[in-house]
Amino acid sequence: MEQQFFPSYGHVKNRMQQTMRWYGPNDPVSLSDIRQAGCTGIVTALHHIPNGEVWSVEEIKKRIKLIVDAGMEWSVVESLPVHECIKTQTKNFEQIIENYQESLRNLAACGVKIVTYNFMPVMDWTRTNLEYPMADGSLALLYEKAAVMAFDLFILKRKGAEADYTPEEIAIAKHKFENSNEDEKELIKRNMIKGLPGSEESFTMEQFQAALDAYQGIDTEKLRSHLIYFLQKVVPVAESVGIKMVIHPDDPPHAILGLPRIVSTASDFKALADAVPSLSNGLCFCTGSFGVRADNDLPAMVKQFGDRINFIHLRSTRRNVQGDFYEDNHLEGDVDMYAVIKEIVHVMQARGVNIPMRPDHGHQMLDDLKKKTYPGYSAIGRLRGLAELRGVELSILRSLKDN
Ligand code: CS2
Ligand code: MN
Repeated sequence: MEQQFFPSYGHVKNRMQQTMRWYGPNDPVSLSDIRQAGCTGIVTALHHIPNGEVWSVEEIKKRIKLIVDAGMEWSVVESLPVHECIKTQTKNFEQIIENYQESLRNLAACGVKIVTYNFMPVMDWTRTNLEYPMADGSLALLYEKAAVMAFDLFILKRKGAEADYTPEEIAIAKHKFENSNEDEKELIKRNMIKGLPGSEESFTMEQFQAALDAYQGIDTEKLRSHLIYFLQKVVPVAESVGIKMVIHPDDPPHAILGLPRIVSTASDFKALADAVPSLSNGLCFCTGSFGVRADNDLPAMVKQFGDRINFIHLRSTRRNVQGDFYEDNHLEGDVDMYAVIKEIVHVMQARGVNIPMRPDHGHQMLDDLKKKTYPGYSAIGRLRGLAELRGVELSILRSLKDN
């Protein structure tokens, strides 16, 4: 008997391709787990290849075989990392850009056509507590501003850090530091410098300070010009081989530890699209990252950048007035998920495409509480998120068909 997963919706043809991130053969969540969650696509990267080196056709094909053998396809690369020397334009960055172009050609030759990257200086996504208990007993990821400030001012003791904070903020940080025991301080430190899943960087305190120092003299405008330079070099290559590059927004979407951030708002991304207009210069629309800022109107951003959104991360955060946020259930928190998905559905019908989407993170819950998994990337929490999200999408599709 032929198996059909989705009902047919007549003229409403396009829907999000369901995917999950997979960290490769060492990921405790297996390809079979992901397939049973309802996914047809995998989001992965060749994490074993050092940042800056070429991804060879041979290595790409090996990864594809594992995925195809499990009954799915490699839909999206996340991430083809951008080396720090490209962001700072130091050392042999021109060579590293050429390597990047080569990796793009190799991926395209193997049929992998969507490539995610980010341009966050030094650290990829940042959280201060990876086991923040929810009322229902599951664990979430938390970003506590006081902990970041306490780390900056009293653990790292970054030169000039005081100038980035108000006297009230310094008092809050001091209170946080003085009321944390040694274990808590160690944990904050580890969470800040060790890197979360997907980050290509992990540091000792000395290395971390050196990485920050590399950004002395690089302000927002300078960093933006480095990103545009990079795009001018790689987007024409991507376009010529049919690849869509998609930039992941900053997480959190504001400056941190004195480092500039340049992909936090609609106007940030518009500046990139204006500078390099090719549609291969695209966006990974991450509602969890953009959604932390109350001034980001997410459905409006989907509408504005609809022709450039080629990968979607769905996740919701809940913020407070202190500047903290935690990752909420996918349909709760500050993100109006219904409105966002509705806009995405319209974009997909207008363009005639099925954009890959992954539930971005999930709570550690049920059986996963006993397991060691990558923070944010346990199986059951993501499965819950995905199931809820596809339910929302299917209801929207059905209502379009009925109208
Ligand atoms: C994170 C990042 O929020 C997220 O999606 O998991 O690792 C993200 O994937 C990278 O910043 C994209 O380059
Ligand atoms: Mn994301």
